Order: sequence, then C-alpha cells, then structure tokens
Amino acid sequence: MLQLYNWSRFPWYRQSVPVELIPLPLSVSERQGSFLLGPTTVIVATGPALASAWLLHDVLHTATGHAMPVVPDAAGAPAITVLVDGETTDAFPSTAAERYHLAINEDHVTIHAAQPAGATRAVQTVRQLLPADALRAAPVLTEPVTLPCLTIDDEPRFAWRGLMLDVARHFQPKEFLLRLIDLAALHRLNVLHLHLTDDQGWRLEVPSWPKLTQIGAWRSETVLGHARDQLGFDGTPHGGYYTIADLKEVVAYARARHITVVPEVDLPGHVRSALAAYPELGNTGTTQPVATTFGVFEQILAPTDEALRFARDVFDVVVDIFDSPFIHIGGDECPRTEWQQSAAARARADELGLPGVEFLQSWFTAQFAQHLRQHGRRVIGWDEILDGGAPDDAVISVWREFGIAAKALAAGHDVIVAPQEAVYLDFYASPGPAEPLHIHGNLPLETIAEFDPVPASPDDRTDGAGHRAPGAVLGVQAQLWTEYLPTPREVEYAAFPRLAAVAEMAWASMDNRRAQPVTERLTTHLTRLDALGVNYRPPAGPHPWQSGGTGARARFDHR
Ligand code: TNX
Repeated sequence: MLQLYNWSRFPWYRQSVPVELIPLPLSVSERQGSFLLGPTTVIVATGPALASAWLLHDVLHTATGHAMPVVPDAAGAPAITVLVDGETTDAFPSTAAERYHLAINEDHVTIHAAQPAGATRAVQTVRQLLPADALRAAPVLTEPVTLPCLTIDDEPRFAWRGLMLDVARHFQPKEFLLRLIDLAALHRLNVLHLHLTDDQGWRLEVPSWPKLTQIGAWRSETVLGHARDQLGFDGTPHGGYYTIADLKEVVAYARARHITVVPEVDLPGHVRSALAAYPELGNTGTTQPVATTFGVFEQILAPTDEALRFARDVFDVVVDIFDSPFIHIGGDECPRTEWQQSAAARARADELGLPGVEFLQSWFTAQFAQHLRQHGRRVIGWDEILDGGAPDDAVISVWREFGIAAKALAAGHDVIVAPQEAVYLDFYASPGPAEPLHIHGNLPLETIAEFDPVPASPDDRTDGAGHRAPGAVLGVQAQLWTEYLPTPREVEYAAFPRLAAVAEMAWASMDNRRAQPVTERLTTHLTRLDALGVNYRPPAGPHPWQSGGTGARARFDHR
C-alpha cells in the first residue's frame, strides 16, 4: 500500500500536516488549501518593506529556483505583498517593533508589519512554513513548492532574545558567526552577544594597542580533556582574531536580519590575554603568557589611569564597529587578591575615598559606564557588578542564579535573564555516559522547555533599595562558553536543539508553551536543521560511538 501510493509526492498531502513552528507564534489559524510558489509569482514591496522583501526573495529563490522579482505592483501576477507602515520608530529592544501579520491564501500572501523588524520576523516564519528541504542551499525539490493557507498574528513576549558565543576560549571563524546569525534568525532571536576577550585569547583588533592581537590573540597550547583532570597539554598553538572590517561585516549581516550584535570586552578580570601583551596594565609587573587552561585567574587590571586609558581606547574602537545601544563590559569573576596584595591598589582605593580595595571594581564599572554614556551607549555587566553598587542605568546579565534577577530588579536595574540553571548550553544535555566532553552540569531540553524567566515577585524589595522604581526583564539569553567546544561542530552540538527551546522561552507566551510543549514539536524542526546541516544532538542522545567533543565524557567520571 505505502509503496503504491507515495502520498508525500502530492502537495495537498502536506497541507494536512499540522504546521510546527518554533518558536510558537502568538496565534495561528490554519485553513485548507495552499499558495503555489511558481515561476510567475512576484513579491510586491516599496519603501520600508524593500529590505525584508529582498530577504524573502533570496529565501524563495533558493527554495524554488524561481526568480520571483521584487516589484512595486503585481500587475495581475500571483503575489506575496510585503507591507511595512513606516521606518523603525521603536528602537531595539522593543516587542512592538517586531509585531507582524501573515495571511496566506490560495491566490495571495500578505505580510504586514508596522515596522521593518516585524516583516523580517515574518520572513523567518515563512522559511519554517516551507518544506524542510527548501532550506537547503540550492533548490532540490522536484515537486511544486507551496505555503499552507493560514493566518498568523505574532509578537514576541520579550524584546531581548539572545545568544552569547564565547569566541575567546576557542576562536570561531567569521563564517561561523554569519551561519549562527542565520540560525538565530530562523528561531526569531534578535541578539548575538560576542564574548570577545578572555584569559585565553583577545579577538578584537585595536589599532592603537597592536600587541593585543599580535600577542594576546594566541596561546602556545591548550589543556587536554577537562582542565580539572590535569591530563597535560596538546602542544598545539591556538588563536585568531577578527579585524575591524570582519566585525563590521558581521554587524551589517546581522543588521539586515534585525539582529543586534552586542560586543563584550571582559574587564577588569578575565584579562590574562591583555596582560600578556601589556604587563604594565597589571598589578605585579611580571609577564605571564596567555592562559592555556581554564578557570578563574587572579591576574586582573591595576586601578591606574593607564588602565582606564586602555579601556577607553578599546571602547572607542568597539563603539565605532558595533551599533548596539548596549555594550557589555563583563565584570564577572574578578578576584580581589592582587589588589589586596598591592600597596599601589590600596593607595588608589584610599585616594578615591573607597572603603576598601573590593570597591575598586565598582569604581571601574562607573568609569566605563560614564565613558560609554558619552558615546550614547548603556553598559551591561554580569551580575557581580552589583557587588559594591552598579550605575543606575547598568543592565544586569543574571548568570550565577536566577534568584539574583529579583534582587537586581528590586534595585532598579533592567535585567537579562541568563542563569546557568536554565540557559547555559555549555552544560551537559544529559547525565548519559556517551555525551561528549562538556564543562559540567546537566541542562536537559525539558528543563529549558519548562522555565519561566520572570521572577514571581520582581518588585519584592529584598535589599532596602526601595528608592528606585523596579527594573524590567528585557529578556532571555542562552550562553555558549567554549572552553570545551573547540570548533563550530562542537558548538552546534551543544547549541541544538536546546537553542530552539530557549527561543521558544524568549518568544512564546507561557500559556502557548504549556498548551503545546516544544518537547512535542521537535520532529519537523529537526528536519529543518538536517537540511541546514546543523550538527545537532539527537534527542535520544549521542550515538554510543560518537565522540562529538574534545574527548568522550565516558572516559572521565565527572557528571
Ligand atoms: C562562568 S558566566 C563564567 C565563564 C565560564 C562559564 C562556564 C560568566 C559570566 N563567567 O567565564 O566560561 O562560567 O560555564
């Protein structure tokens, strides 16, 4: 029977397959019938709709092989009309800017959005409504390609829907950043946060401080297996950096998809790569190489005018490259040991009238924030910047635990919810013995699927900071730290499909998520990832012979 009738060859068969969109739109109503993407189809757009229309053109041309020109008037041809009311009025981050309406009828498709960002989100929804094989890099479908008739009205729950990639621990090629932007766009994410500097490598060209990349972008070798196992070193140099032109290209590529690239320069800790290049910026006057192992190091910036000048020079380059209204200054894991041991640091703290050296990080943060404010930008810091007090306008990336979100909100700070227990994709995806080497932890997709990123009582004033109005949850962000994810292959394995569940958390309402759990809607999505060649982790777990990382986890009994 199945051999006689291959139903999947008939377009009308596909219409009866329920659409499985990730993330779930706000509302979907499906109808019978389909719109044919044929050789005479045109895309109608003018003015502020043109950029999204051309994006759609590229998607559909690749999917079908038909040219589908972008024209001002359909002139009777079957048409996809992209209508955008005007230019952007609600600057990022704004959910209103991302609203869209998509209506697919048998004779006509309409995308309508008030602002350009909304129309680009609709294009990504159209991508998911195509058969999965239409996502391949060239047309392979032999049957006519159709879109199912339906109406979607959509708007995200959160304005900040991010993915952080650590390109410092392991340098990731520029081409991979572009691919990741495409994959993020497919999931209607809108932030790529690049962790550009850390102890193990400096990845940002700064012309006035050339040794940052000449020396700081390279390490002699890398620890084998997990750092805590002390298995020795690989003896292989590792490194790389992005030129200013590379990063401008990444920003422009992202901007065309209404994705904001948020740069992070991690200060005043996590700076071994900078200190290897310019030891005079440190507290001890000794030269240490770029770190070859992973963890938290004591070497940090000295609280000097020279260190401030360094930071300002770096941030001046950063604001020239990146159009993000937010600049991440790191601020995590900054031990005070060196400041405590340094007479100069203690003297500086006294001179500044600080109660102790532990307040020097607060002072650094305030200086960075002030400088960036002059450039019209706001700082973001990891939640440690709250210790000793953070500038009022600083946004807090909550990472150590979700509970910190409520405190940061109560103190008046806007918050990005990024806690280890819910969105650290560098954690193990299961406790199974065949998982490739990861950093630690256990974060199954099911946990992500259930997590609600809004604290129960955000204005519960726990720390006496009652004089300010509570901050807002800007949104959610997944983290991909790359200590144990050396190449794009391992990064994709850690990211997918868990990132789909993060995207759903960031976009969809809790009601929709509960009614149609993402865990039950992955099958079609995985065929999309297959078509795109994504090295995702199979939901049933890794093949027992697979060694997807830097070594099979099974060899090391750390779960
Ligand atoms: C903590 S998250 C760090 C990173 C590590 C990560 C590993 C954060 C702000 N700091 O330096 O890569 O844990 O999960």
